[in-house]
Amino acid sequence: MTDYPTIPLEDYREYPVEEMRERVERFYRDMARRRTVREFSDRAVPRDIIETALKAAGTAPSGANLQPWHFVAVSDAVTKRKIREAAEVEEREFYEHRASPEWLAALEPLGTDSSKPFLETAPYLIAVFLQKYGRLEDGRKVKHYYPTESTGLATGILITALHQAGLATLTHTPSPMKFLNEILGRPTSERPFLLLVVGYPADDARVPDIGRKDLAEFTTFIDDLP
Ligand code: IYR
Repeated sequence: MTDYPTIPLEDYREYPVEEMRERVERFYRDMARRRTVREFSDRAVPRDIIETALKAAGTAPSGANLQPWHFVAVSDAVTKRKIREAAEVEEREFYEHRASPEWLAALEPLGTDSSKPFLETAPYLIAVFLQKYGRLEDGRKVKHYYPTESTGLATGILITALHQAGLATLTHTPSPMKFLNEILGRPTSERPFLLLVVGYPADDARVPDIGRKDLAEFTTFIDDLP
């Protein structure tokens, strides 16, 4: 194997097992409080909090460490309005024509429709783009590996970081989302992955009465314990 540069694993931390238990339990309970919110307050969120959450997202593992993502954080009212208008065009098409009856039935418990006022109300929209390939300084293309998985991981960390900061998010996926490239000036080599709506919940925000699967429903252990 060819030699490659390494550094000591200085930042790793091991905890005593009881502390591990407490930490993971506390984290689980905190994440279990996270709810997707569709009613946002217009209260401003300091930009540095968004920046730090994005830095956390940028720590995600990625295929060959090529970090195939780009985030566009928008608080500008004019740009948010453009995004809302374009998203609602697609959403009207979705709800009136494109969605199958089965899909509409699956969405019923969420109470969603084509009206997306939160795209203007919320203080920040973060458009997540997936880069199918990167560019070297001389313009040559660099193939990205597992860009979908990598960008999904980064987005998960972003949502987690924002939740930890006490902010609510909505993972919004108007489909198709090509309009985001045009409005936000991103190249065609980048595919819009998700539009994350970020802010404080409205004072009277309500959320759907839906639950999460139990561990046993979504997990299998294959142990060799006695
Ligand atoms: N994009 C539409 C529809 C929608 C689709 C799924 I899958 C959801 O989990 C929620 C909504 C909308 O945003 O209304």
